[in-house]
Amino acid sequence: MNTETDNTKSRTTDLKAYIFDVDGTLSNTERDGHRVAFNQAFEEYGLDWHWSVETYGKLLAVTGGKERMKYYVEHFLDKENTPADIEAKIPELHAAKTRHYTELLSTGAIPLRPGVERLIQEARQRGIRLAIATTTTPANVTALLTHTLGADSIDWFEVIAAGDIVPAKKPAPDIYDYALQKMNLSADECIAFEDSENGIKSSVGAKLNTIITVNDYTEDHNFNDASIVLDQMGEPEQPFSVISGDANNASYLDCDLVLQLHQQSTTA
Ligand code: XBP
Ligand code: MG
Repeated sequence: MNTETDNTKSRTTDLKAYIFDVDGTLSNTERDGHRVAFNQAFEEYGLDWHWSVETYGKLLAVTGGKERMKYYVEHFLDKENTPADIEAKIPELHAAKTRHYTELLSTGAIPLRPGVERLIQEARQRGIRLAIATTTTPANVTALLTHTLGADSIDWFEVIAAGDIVPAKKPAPDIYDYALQKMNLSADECIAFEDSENGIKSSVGAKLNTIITVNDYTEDHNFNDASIVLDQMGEPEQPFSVISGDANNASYLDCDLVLQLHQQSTTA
């Protein structure tokens, strides 16, 4: 056995876990999922608010649904048209939004992005540990996993770090720090998967190498700190496009490429 193979083998053990963002990374949930559910909740509560695809793109600068609604009230509405007690109603409004969102997911309307299931299954076969670090509400993660990968998939993830479990949401690093602490792993033993600037600020803030798959809302974001920026994880029959970085001639993201990217970023 040559030294090169030995090195690769010993390094394989260096990357112990994958930590996934959810919204925009596992699935394109924002435009046709969260946005739709927010609008359904507004209608249910008799509010004449409607978040268009474009408006929602601006609102995505703020992570977290409750925080996003508060920001909308403060920055998008005229004071005279704002119901006096509305900020106090936000938790209730958000609970209704979560109900609409999870109902929507239960119809199977929102699939996983290309390559996500394949990569997760390959990682499981290789004994790579899995976790989630997201801003969204825990019930939303459960609903997405259940209706895409099946109910058992919840247990594939050792830690599901979600929503209000930490006081400061992304771009703060807290949610990734929380996941690392729960797994008892250091940042250099893990890699993060993200889709947005707030997401990579959070993961890099926790000192994690980060692979980016962009979507329509995030393709113009700053990903200078990414290990690679791709349009999607891709499949053997559906190759990714590399937006920036070096994919070593690969055409889809598998565990070998993830490891190579981790090693390239760690030694860079
Ligand atoms: C996702 C979010 C979330 C969802 C809404 O960010 O910002 O707020 O849009 O979920 P990320 P909730 O992908 O970086 O985790 O309404 O449940 O907060
Ligand atoms: Mg995201």
